[in-house]
Amino acid sequence: QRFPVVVVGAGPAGLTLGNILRAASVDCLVLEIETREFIEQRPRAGVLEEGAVRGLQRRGLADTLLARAQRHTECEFRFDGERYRFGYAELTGVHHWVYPQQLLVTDLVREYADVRGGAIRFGVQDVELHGLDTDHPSVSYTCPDTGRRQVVHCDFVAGCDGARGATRAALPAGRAHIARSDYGIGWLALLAQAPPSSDCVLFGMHPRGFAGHMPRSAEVTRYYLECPPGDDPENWSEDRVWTELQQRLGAHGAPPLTEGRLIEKRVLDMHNYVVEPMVFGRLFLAGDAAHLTAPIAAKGMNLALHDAFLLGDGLVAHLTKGDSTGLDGYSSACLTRVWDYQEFSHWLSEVYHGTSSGDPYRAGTTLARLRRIFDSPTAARAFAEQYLGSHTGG
Ligand code: RFL
Repeated sequence: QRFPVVVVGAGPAGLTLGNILRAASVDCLVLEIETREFIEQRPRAGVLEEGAVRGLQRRGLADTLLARAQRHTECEFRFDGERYRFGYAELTGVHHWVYPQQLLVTDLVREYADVRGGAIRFGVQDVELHGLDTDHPSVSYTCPDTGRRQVVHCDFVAGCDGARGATRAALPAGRAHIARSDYGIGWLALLAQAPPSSDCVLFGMHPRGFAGHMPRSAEVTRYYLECPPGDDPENWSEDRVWTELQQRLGAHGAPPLTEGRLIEKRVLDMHNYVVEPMVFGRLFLAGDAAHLTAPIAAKGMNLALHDAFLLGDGLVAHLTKGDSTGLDGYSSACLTRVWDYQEFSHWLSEVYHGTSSGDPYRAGTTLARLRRIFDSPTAARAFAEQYLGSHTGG
């Protein structure tokens, strides 16, 4: 078997890339470890930058999203028992879209496989990469039906298999640098079968710990609760969860949260990494395979899409016109945005977690950071730009 491009992983990065290649009639094969049903139902992110959505729209990938996504123009900070509304769209002219990741994945897989006729294999196992530093790389995997090994020869491999995938592990030691940072903090990530309790995202900075409220749909709301890293979700009964959420998100004049059954409860350890460069020979990494940003600033899916746009355009230019400018500049172009978002995530992490750090000095500086956003129009605008990613041309 031979395909010009093998894409490992059918997440937002891999499927967007596959769609861009198919639109230019470049053949590719997407290899996914899970089933189609599984990836179409896996809930994760939900906040999309306007620039990322425009990028999808330009490539004919946003019709359903634009018909169904919610437009968000404000968020609300709650601290010191008060509510502080922050109208970021009014400041910048830019807004967020809220669209659950599994719906985007469903749209992208349908467009790729059913409309653009792209090849995709679900349920593959033990993906291995070979000859990445030669002109003739290949990818092998175990077929789910036969249990037999298959080898696919290609020109390029796109590693889009997320934080726990196989492609990053194929980088030989010493050829890529991996920068890491760990906040030493956990978040209990929750999905509640409950309508949102506000029309916007809420951030609660409370001495008991950070809490977040993110509307996902009319019936489902995502919540976060700061917890010790590695905590067992079973330590968090429904009663305990709602008591903590009500307390940490409670504020003067705010109605109590609308409670509901918890349909997802997992602990995420807040850590980041960045692989530099994102390329080794014929392997190009994209999305979480190349860089992880803790969900603190809601940037991961956006970065995955931005990478896929650049990699897709670069591969198309190279394979159809022999122009390798895009591929040559791919890693550094992506990393400029990645580091910018990493820095913002660090800044925001201190805003979220300083109040509960137990350190009165950090609590004091956190409060000063928050107040500055509401006292200084310049600080407000700078924050809004980073929150929306609009300063990066995104
Ligand atoms: P994905 O989505 O992880 O997709 C990778 C795909 O590869 C498959 N795979 C393999 N396939 C073949 N062989 C292997 N060996 C494989 N190993 C894995 C996987 O099954 C999967 O289908 O990576 P991608 O495309 O880079 O996309 C990244 C985003 O998914 C991620 O950054 C976001 O979900 C992060 N994130 C958020 N990002 C935002 O921009 N806004 C948000 O609001 C936001 N909220 C979140 C989040 C992530 C969360 N979790 C669960 C970590 C909220 C949460 C709770």
